[in-house]
Amino acid sequence: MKIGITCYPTYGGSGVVATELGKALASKGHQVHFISYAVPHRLTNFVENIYFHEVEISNYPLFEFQLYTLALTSKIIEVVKYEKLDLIHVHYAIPHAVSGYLSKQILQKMGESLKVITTLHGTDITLVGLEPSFLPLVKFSIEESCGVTAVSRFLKEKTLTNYHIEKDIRVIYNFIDTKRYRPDGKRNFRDHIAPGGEKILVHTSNFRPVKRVADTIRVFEKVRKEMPSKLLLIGDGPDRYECERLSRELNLDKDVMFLGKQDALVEILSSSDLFLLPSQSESFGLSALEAMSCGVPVISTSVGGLPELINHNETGYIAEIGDIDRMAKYAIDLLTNDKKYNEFAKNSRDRAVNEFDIEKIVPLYEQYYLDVLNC
Ligand code: GMT
Repeated sequence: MKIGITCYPTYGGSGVVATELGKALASKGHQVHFISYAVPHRLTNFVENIYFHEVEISNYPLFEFQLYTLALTSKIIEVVKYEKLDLIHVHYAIPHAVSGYLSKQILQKMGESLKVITTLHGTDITLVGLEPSFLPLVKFSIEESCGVTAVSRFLKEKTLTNYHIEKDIRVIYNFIDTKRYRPDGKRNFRDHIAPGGEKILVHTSNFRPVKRVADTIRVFEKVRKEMPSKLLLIGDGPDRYECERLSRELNLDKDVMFLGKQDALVEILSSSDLFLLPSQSESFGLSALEAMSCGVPVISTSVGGLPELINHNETGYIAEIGDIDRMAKYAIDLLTNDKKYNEFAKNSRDRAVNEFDIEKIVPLYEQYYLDVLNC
């Protein structure tokens, strides 16, 4: 197949899923054309069968705001026309599904057809899409997509109820390359980060309010009272400064390490003991899956699709949003009980391998493409 993929190229789960999907499809012989304003950050090396088309945005002085949706539409039309794409798969509804719809309509007038598939990832449905200025557009572009997938059952249900949509949405979970994300690296970073044998807690995110990173620090404060430990915070975003201030205020700054954006994720995760994800909203929780695949149990909130990923009392623990005491109690319980910890670590790895491996999930997308092309 010849497949177009549009996504956000920067840090963020939807771009990661889109890029890893494109790479996996290309390795299976499909021709994949990424269309975005920059090369997706996980697309660093030359990969056979992958092409990148940059959306150029004109800066005419009259346009106070950049017309990205329209520039993207034009680029999709151009690529579909000249590369003869079978379909375009857009990730994150806003504004990609709208550009997909516009391209389809314009191409139709030109005598060309285009199938548009939209994958809903999270805040496009649960947060941004609900803003009154976006809601009608999101609803319309989902209804007009030839196919729609959601990354969890939770997200599918939210879409149908919040937007009053009657549509067959297919759930295709996030996936992970379990051969790459594996527990083996365990000691690599440990000697450097925790030379005294401290326990290592870790969190990765884009530091947006929805991630409640400050809760991670407050949970850590309680854990550190019980045992020598370190907290690694990976990523960057709007709440980082406030979190740095909080860790200084709580006198934790020697043990809380803000590592910023990191490429060595596998090494860091596999050197860690526990992953914390206290989000306010999380449609699936790709970062938690990355940790599980490295054999790291997760303590999270019970929101969104997280209970579809984390088995409470088996691969980790789930608590209510903001319940710092409970999350800390779970962390201490697990980190002081070797037998239970090793079981949870093994269960986490097994669940990632058995349920969410890239080789299991990518064929579900391929099948979905065929279903949409044949309908
Ligand atoms: O929805 C977002 O906040 C953006 C998106 C991203 O690009 O980071 O994250 C979502 O998509 C991921 C991949 O499908 C999911 O694993 C994340 O749970 C989800 N984030 C939220 O729902 C907050």
